[in-house]
Amino acid sequence: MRRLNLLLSFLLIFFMSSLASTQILTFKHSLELEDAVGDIREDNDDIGKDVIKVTINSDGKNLHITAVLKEKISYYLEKCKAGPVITLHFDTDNDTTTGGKTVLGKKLGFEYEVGLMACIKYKDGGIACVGSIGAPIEGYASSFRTKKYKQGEKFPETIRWSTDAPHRDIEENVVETTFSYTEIAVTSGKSVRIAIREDDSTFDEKSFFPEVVLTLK
Ligand SMILES: [Ca+2]
Ligand SMILES: [Ca+2]
Repeated sequence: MRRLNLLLSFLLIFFMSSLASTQILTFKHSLELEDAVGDIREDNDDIGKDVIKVTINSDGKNLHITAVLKEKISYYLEKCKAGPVITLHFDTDNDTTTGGKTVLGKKLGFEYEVGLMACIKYKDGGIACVGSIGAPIEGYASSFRTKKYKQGEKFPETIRWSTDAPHRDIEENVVETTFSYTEIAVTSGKSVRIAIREDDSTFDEKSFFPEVVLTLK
């Protein structure tokens, strides 16, 4: 009998843990997610930008995204390359059978992705949002880029380049941006599934935050 109880306990724990791994977190209007320190790629030729917290706020018209880094932005970009900090994959109809598959990982059903970029501003007026020019640096700015998925196509198409999106100075360790609901074709009251990836993390599923469904204000 004791052995049966033990077996049942094991089965219950297995069932609960598999339930937890597939569970999607739900939020209304805004969300905040913590992330581990030091979970970045070791083979990176840069110091990987280590995200420790992400917030998303919806205000009825715009989405405001912030990524908090472990160190100041200059620590990551002074001698390294500009690039994405987090990429947000949006399943705008909350339906995994429509839209495309994430380029990294095996997640299905996304209509758009928005990359939050950390860019380097140079004293000569130039700016790099990917890579580096190697000239004297004036400061750092955020931007974003948007890609649209098409069903059956392997890679999403870029519909907004980071040079065409608004830039905002990065102070300390917070990279943030704001974009309109129209950027990803959503409307107030919609429930959107979001898979967020820490860009300088590993190339597998572990680089993703837990999936969330956010109901927009
Ligand atoms: Ca992290
Ligand atoms: Ca979809």
